[in-house]
Amino acid sequence: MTLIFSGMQPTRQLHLGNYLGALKNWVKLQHDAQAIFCVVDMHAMTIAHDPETLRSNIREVAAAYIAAGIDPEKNILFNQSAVPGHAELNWILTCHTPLGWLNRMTQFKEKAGKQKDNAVLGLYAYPVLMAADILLYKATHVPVGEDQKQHLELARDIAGAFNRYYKADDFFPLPEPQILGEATRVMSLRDGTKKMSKSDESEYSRINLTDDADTIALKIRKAKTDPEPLPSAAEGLEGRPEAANLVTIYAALSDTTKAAVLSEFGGQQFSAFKGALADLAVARLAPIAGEMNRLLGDRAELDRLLKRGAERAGEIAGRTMNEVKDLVGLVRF
Ligand code: AQP
Repeated sequence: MTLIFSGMQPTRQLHLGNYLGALKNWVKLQHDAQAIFCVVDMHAMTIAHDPETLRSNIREVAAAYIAAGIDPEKNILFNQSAVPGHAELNWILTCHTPLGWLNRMTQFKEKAGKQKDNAVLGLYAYPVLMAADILLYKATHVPVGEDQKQHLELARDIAGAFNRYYKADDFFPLPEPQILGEATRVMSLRDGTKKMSKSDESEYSRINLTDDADTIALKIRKAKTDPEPLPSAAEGLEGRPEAANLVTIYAALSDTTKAAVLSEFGGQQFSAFKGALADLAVARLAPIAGEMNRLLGDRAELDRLLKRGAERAGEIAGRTMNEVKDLVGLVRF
């Protein structure tokens, strides 16, 4: 049986990279399989955070999921910390993950930077918690952006190591990454070689899902480009990372291919293309922002949906944890 699991961290505001690399794909995938979408709030604590901001970001991310088109009745939508199994399985998997595997994780190196000794243990162990999130539901598929590929490979390795250690073939399925669509890695609007990211200091590097129309248009107008007109074929984008990024974003937002975008805009200057891209981005994102606002205006209803989601997730998680505790030799009552 196909079971999809994925999540986003409630750290700062979601951006176009989160939307095109993950959320937009989730909305499509939800119709064909059982799916669990989590607001991974415990992951958000691996960097410095303010409690009040975290609390409001959790609701904001949940609202973004629903506003983008995730159906909270058909799927399970909840926040990670509301299901204790995530923390429990995390510990058990931590005891099966060699340090050498974690030492290879590039995201830790990027995020910890030169301050490795001051980075917290949670940031280092982040990929183990991510493996626990997925394996707790025995998920088979995980739709993510390309940046999460390495963490997914680790989750597969941990699942395999656990299965072998307890001689329990196929206990945890090895989860498959689903890296889908034209925009698997959306780049910064200020530097086409850097990932669009919540933590980039420049607000002009990203488009947030809640940006208003004027802000979106301004950010796209200011986006870095080169002086050449757009090429007529995708090969002409090689060595032009900023141009390639804007064309990729246009293709993903309009559900078409880069080749189709270039056959329409090839030969045109960026000023004209940026105008069309801004109109498209506003047309796609403004309804999501409007719906998020509406949902956030009824906090009781949003909390009711999250609580119901946590109860449904908790039932599956509880069953897995019973099996895991029996396998590893813990006594339960
Ligand atoms: N630039 C991106 N392009 C495509 N997909 C992306 N994702 C993130 N950035 C891009 C995908 O969004 C999902 C949720 O990501 P996350 O919130 O868990 O954390 P992240 O990857 O750490 O996001 P950021 O923006 O890069 O945050 P910071 O700056 O804190 O590191 C994932 O599926 C991810 O692949």
